[in-house]
Amino acid sequence: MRSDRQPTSYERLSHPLVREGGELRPASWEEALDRAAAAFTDSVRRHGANAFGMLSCARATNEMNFVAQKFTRVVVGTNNVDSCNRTCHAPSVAGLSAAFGSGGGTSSYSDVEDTDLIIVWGGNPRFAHPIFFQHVLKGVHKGARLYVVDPRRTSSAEWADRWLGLNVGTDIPLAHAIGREIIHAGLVNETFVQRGTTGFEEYRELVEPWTLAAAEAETGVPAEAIRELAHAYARAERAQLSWTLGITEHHNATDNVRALINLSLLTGHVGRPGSGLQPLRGQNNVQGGGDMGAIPDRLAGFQDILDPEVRGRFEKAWNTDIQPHKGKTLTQMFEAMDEGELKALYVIGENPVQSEPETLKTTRRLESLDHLVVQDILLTRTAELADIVLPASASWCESDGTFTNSERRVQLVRKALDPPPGARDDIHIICDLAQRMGHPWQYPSAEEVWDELRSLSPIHRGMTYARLEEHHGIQWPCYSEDTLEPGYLHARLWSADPVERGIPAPFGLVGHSPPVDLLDDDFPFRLTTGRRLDDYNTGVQTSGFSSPLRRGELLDISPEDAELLGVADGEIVRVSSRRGSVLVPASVTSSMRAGLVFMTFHFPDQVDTQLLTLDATDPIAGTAEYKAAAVRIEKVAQPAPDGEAVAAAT
Ligand SMILES: Nc1nc2c(c(=O)[nH]1)N[C@H]1C(S)=C(S)[C@@H](COP(=O)(O)OP(=O)(O)OC[C@H]3O[C@@H](n4cnc5c(=O)[nH]c(N)nc54)[C@H](O)[C@@H]3O)O[C@H]1N2
Ligand SMILES: Nc1nc2c(c(=O)[nH]1)N[C@H]1C(S)=C(S)[C@@H](COP(=O)(O)OP(=O)(O)OC[C@H]3O[C@@H](n4cnc5c(=O)[nH]c(N)nc54)[C@H](O)[C@@H]3O)O[C@H]1N2
Ligand SMILES: [Mo]
Repeated sequence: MRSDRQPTSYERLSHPLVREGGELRPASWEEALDRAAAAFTDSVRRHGANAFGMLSCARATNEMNFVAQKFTRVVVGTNNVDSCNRTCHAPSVAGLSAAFGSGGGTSSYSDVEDTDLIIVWGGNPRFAHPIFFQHVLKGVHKGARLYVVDPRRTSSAEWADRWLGLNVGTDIPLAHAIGREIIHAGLVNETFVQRGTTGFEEYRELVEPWTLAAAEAETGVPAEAIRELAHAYARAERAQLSWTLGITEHHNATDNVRALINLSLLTGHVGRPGSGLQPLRGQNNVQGGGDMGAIPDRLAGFQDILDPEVRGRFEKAWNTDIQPHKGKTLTQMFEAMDEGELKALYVIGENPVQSEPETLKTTRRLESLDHLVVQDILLTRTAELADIVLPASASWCESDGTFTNSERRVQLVRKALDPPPGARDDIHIICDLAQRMGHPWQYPSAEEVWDELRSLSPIHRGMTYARLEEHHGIQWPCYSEDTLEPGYLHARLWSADPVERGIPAPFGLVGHSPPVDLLDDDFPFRLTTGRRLDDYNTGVQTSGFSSPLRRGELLDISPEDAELLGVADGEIVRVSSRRGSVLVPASVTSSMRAGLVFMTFHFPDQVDTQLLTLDATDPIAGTAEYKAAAVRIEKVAQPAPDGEAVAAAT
């Protein structure tokens, strides 16, 4: 049964494609670029610049992202540029900025090795961030205690001193109960709260109803375990709190992030060596893409697009006017397609047909566009809908440039392989289009792009290529060519001098809001979605290798539920949500708690998980609630060994 569910293998694109008579056919670069430039120019003339949108590639270099957002702002003249940061860590950026004024993680990987306690909250780094997890394990070997907060007993949880298995979407009650316990036990770090924060009194009142018993009832975590974590975190000399999508892929994700940040404010576990907050970013360069300004509300260097002084500097350098308001997020671009307000989309290295929730809606929206141009290394399902497909080189091995990781470290990469004949570097392609649209851009080397960025972004100013090479990467901020800053942020909040301290960090006054897709008799199971070690996102990049480890899509289900449903390991079940249904083999595993099931989105050509997910989104960050759908599970007729279907015994 599983063999015919083997994932599709995608071929590298080696020449441009254009649509003619409903079909994509091979075309020369000249023809494809002429058509794409004419389409964008025509769209701007007819519908204005704000009917254009760009999705920039979080897998590609900083330099490519800088040029992509510059194309959007200068050549087209809109701020509608975004990337898959929207689908993962935009809430972390929003939450951290609201608290500290900047959206990056506050500490370094080395801080995780030299600390006393590590909390991994809503993340499975053993699978999704194995390099970070190596640092965690080094910390553990040196004596740090490890706590994992996750509805599933993940392979990361296997390494933990304690696993807190909470109900999906109950992170705020859990965090508030931890906060309340810290306050009641007299474990608040008074010095830090006084110097570095505002709003403590309101926070104290807010968390007061979340007694250990109330939190146990809502979260499913035993009161004693909540108490233990509260005391361990507050008493630790140094402590790291790291989170990922279990926190951010919810309709109230920014609130979730604020609730976790509150715990660091209460205990002073921020702004010191070994103490900090680490959202682990998803794609290899999603941190860098945002830092380069490939987001609708910030210019390069995380500078506010609403600030006239900031805009003025970029306008002068680029000899253009920049619109004085935020552009559309990825989420808003898709919504604008419904209204006919977005007419042209330029997608560089994203596969939204299979990564956005509710596949049918996404496809309908993309089909409504006048012009869809896709620039990718592979012919994805999104590229199949395009009018023009432009074959790119793969940034991580076929280009020069820099990447920025989750600890804000900018690292150089050098071209190791030649792209297939016929493919072109992403920057080269964007410049080819810009030239056709009246902007004679030339960037003969990635370093020239980088030097332009350095001239505009204070936090990158001191990072020349030579220094990046010499220091094996440099963390931002790096304000000048002869200094290096400490690897952790916000030490200022500890200062006794109010001027040096600057703006204090406010407690986030956020309330609990359960998942949007409610459980009831028809849809009694909570489906959460995420990742496995051996596959990557929508599967296109991992489609090229076959391994016995790649088992195709599975529905992880607890032994108790499997028994109730009469489903054996490997049997096919129908999983239905209020939006659609799929057939998938069950995998009975004790890592799941009763009532909870899990799927990935790695095999959408075989089992389209996005038919089940819903696009309830966080109002601040625009991220969808991929982590909480309500589903029904039914046993279906099973194929007999000879291929005949046999009636299911129920
Ligand atoms: N092997 C591999 N590595 C990857 C990727 C990949 O596809 N494959 N993708 C990359 C990308 S783009 C990203 S963004 C990262 C994502 O990295 P992670 O966020 O670590 O990965 P996920 O598996 O999506 O989700 C993490 C955990 O959230 C838990 N969770 C679900 N709901 C809740 C909840 O309500 N509360 C809490 N506390 N936890 C919950 C899930 O059980 C899951 O274990 O991984 C990156 N690394
Ligand atoms: N159900 C569910 N859905 C989810 C999630 C979930 O947890 N559950 N997670 C969400 C998250 S966190 C993310 S980040 C998104 C990911 O969503 P996407 O970013 O849409 O998915 P990927 O499969 O990572 O697609 C990456 C594309 O980039 C192309 N590419 C790679 N390198 C290059 C390059 O150098 N240049 C160019 N031009 N193209 C390149 C690849 O060929 C591929 O088509 O999915 C989201 N969707
Ligand atoms: Mo992601």
